[in-house]
Amino acid sequence: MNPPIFPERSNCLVKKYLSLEIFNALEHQKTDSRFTLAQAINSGIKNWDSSIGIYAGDAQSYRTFSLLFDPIICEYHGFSKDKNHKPDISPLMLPSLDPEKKYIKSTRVRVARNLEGFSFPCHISLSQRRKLEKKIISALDRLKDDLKGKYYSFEPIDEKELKQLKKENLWFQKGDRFQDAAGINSDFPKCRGVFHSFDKRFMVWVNEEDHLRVIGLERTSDISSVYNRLSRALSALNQSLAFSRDETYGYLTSCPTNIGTSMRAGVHIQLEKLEQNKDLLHGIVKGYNLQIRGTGGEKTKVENAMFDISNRQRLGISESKIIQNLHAGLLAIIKAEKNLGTP
Ligand code: CIR
Repeated sequence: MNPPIFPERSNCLVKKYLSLEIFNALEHQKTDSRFTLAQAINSGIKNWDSSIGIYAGDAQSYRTFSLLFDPIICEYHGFSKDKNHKPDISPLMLPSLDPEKKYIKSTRVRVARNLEGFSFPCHISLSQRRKLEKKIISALDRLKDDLKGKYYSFEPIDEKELKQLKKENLWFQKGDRFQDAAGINSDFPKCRGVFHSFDKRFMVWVNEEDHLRVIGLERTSDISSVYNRLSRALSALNQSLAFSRDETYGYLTSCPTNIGTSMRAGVHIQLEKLEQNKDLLHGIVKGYNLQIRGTGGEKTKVENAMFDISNRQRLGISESKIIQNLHAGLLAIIKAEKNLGTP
């Protein structure tokens, strides 16, 4: 492999931090599962417009290629190894933000988990993916009470069931070009599927960008209810599944943007007045360390003043603190929207 050449206009973090010296030091390194630098940065090389451009093929990648991962993580998360990342996923009781549903249409909290002893999705064989899926299904089968539900495998899938899952937004699609170049789509849709509880307030994606994406969702603004359910589900799943975790970097994920809590907690919120006052909205969002994404999620546009607002920080902050920050930020946003005239 030759040192990669990125176009001048590329702002990819791999381009910024992969010096010739680091390239030479890492070029021939391999993790125990034989994941290489070339595989890790293939997504960034094929997509020079990547913001990050690197994926981990297994937990060990973060150590084997630390000369490259560490500065990228430091810039993206503002977190260096001398800082502390302490988890705290204890339950919270926060007042509902918008019981009349004037602004907040839905709340979603997700975390990513990968299992110890398996390569991550961009570097896993079909037989290992199959073994992993079985292990996850059997853990999901043991969930009790309101977490009980059904697993829908993507292959084979009943067309009627698939239509319904799509309609209710309870499924996931094949990864985008960034994930594709990383290898995450290999053998799709084999060994992929979604589980949802019978009340549809809890969902698990299996073998998407991470082994599990564990998701709580409600068509309400009750952030603590969504978060507390997710926290219960994670404790229950952790009784039969060992999650890949690092003392410094927290939960380890395919994309380094997700490590730490691996949590994205957010709402869909309609802000007709603030849409006309974007500077004010951006100011509040920045003050609470939140992030605005498009109506359809990452790399999409805001439609009909429906914003997706979620936490920006995932590493060096606890899960419960993320939820408290989001709650405080959304209170401030709703207050500003009301002050501008929405009754
Ligand atoms: C990229 O580097 O742009 C893609 N691999 C996606 C990174 C994940 N998300 C993000 O930056 N918010």
